[in-house]
Amino acid sequence: MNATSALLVIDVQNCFIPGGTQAVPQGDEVVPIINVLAGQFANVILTQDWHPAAHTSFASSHPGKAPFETTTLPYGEQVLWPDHAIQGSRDAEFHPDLNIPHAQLILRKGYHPGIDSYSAFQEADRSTNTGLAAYLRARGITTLYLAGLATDFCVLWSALDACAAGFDTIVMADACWGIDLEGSLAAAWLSMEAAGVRRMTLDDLLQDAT
Ligand code: VGL
Ligand code: ZN
Repeated sequence: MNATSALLVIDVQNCFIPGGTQAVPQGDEVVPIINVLAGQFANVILTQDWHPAAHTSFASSHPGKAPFETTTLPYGEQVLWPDHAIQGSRDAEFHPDLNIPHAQLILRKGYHPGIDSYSAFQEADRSTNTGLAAYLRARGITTLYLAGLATDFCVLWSALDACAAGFDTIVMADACWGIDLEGSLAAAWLSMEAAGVRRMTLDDLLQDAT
């Protein structure tokens, strides 16, 4: 891929792989696909969900609440998760089979105790900025391909924000896997399509490259 394109690999961490604290079913199946995909890109950015202990997105921080229930926080509705991706833990490390030594930037997100951040661009209060759009623009990147976990949370929000920030945005469908809480996966694809996010597979990309 050319110098104006980048691959954004979302949250391929132990916590989101079967065996982790917040496992995405079959999350491990995307790892070899992402490794091949990354080989096609000069520019790769990894994101890492990176929460302090007692983060506001954890059900354990809200007495009486269980994982996958929701609560209302100052910035709006929040799904509550098991404790996951705690800073410095093995659970928060990248999956050991993820093999992208040429990745240029690791962007950590979700580190403010009181704000979650599914998106790599804009935190859940919708006003705290991660700086990623400015970084990409400064590097002349105009087209973003997304892969990783989970399709209906962090990939979804990152893709919508990438689009809104003016990047040509493509989600690699077979390099993502969803959590699917009450139909959230189908809803995610519909809202990405409505926003103008394009959808491709690894095969499409390899074919275009030849
Ligand atoms: C994610 C739930 C909580 C994700 C992160 O990476 O999709 N999901 N934190
Ligand atoms: Zn998280």
